[in-house]
Amino acid sequence: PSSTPDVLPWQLRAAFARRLSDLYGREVPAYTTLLEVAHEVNAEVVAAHGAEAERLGSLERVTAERHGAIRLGTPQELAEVGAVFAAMGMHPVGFYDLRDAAPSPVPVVSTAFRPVAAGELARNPFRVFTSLLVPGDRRFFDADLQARLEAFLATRELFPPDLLDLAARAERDGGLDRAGAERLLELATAVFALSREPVDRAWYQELERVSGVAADIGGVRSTHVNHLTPRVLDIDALYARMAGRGIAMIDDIQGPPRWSGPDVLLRQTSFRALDEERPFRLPDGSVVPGALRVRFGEVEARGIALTPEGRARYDAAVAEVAALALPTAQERHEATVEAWRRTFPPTEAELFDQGLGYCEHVVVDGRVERRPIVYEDFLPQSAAGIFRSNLAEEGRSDASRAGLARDADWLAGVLGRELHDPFALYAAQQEASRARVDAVAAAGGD
Ligand code: OOG
Ligand code: NI
Repeated sequence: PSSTPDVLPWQLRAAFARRLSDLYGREVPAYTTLLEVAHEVNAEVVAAHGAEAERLGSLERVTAERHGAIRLGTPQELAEVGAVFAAMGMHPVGFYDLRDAAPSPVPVVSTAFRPVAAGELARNPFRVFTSLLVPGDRRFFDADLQARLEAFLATRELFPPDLLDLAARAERDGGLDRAGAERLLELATAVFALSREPVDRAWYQELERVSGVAADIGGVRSTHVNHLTPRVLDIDALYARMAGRGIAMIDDIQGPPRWSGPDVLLRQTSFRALDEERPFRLPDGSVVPGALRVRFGEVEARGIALTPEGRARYDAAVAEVAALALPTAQERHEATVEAWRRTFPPTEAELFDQGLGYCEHVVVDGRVERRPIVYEDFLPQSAAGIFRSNLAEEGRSDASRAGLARDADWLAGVLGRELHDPFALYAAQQEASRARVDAVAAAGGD
């Protein structure tokens, strides 16, 4: 088009994140408490530590920052959500296979939709962890259940045609007019609201015996936002304060420990949502009131993005501590700190010197400074832990049976879009900053 659209992709993204947040706050009151505490903690950290506290993200960005999680049933649904997110400038990044996550596997593969350019992340970093059920995986589903599950999923429609038309228009034109934007936001938000349609109880329970996640996805004719996660600058302070507000968190903070060295990757913790009323349909056709507990609250703190070498060390340290199978959160914490001291250098400068973490090079007062690049993605072990903490039943799977080959290329093919490699994005950002600094030096100026 010859003129700039009224509402740009980043504005659609920011507005969508706000609307989902409002929706989730109405549906899950504990989320509102979590937001209040997160805002308190962030304001206090910045008041106490000033600019230093904002090195991994300005207070403005962090206050608005959320990630959501959604779960889908079919490749077509995934392709459609990819089109809706593309309209908002959110692109698929990374491939996560949670089907062999120990100790409790989940029958899904996942990606995250998020902005990829640094400038877009700065405008609004909203990201959505998106999981896709794999009914053909024999470790979870036999042929008969697979067939019935796929038949059930094939008849539902999550994304109305109007929404898909608007999304395609927005992607093509780089935005929408005001009326189109309003309609797209309304339709897209409605997709993720909790449905009040009766749930077929026998079907839901049959799936739940295999996997609570399978029931959550394939047991109902709709989808919903599963959680919405604010970002905090001090997750330990938040954790301590939530108990005082009457909300019981899970035992552990997932990911790296609190320690004296640099903060890397991602730390997350969560609480289980309360029962939510849902009507159930019984085999005789009658509808009775009931409840499901499928949604929860989560909070996260983000640190420095690690290089492949840094990440390999992280994975080894996590595996080492997991192998100890320690019974209490306190023992796990102490073992993790101990592993960290052996695994990572004590300072940010050494992390960069040793090529373990990504940084941007910037010229300040004629000198080159290195600034951390923040981790914008997820961690499969933590994700599996988050799924697990949210399940009433462990489910059953049989690791001796055949899995189904599903990888990043398969997912990209389903989406019909490039699936970005997170490491490549961070490396490119680091290289671009270095090239800018070199150009300044070559010009002999500051
Ligand atoms: C997704 C769990 C993963 C995270 O933050 O690691 C996740 C889900 O429960 O659907 O959101
Ligand atoms: Ni999450």
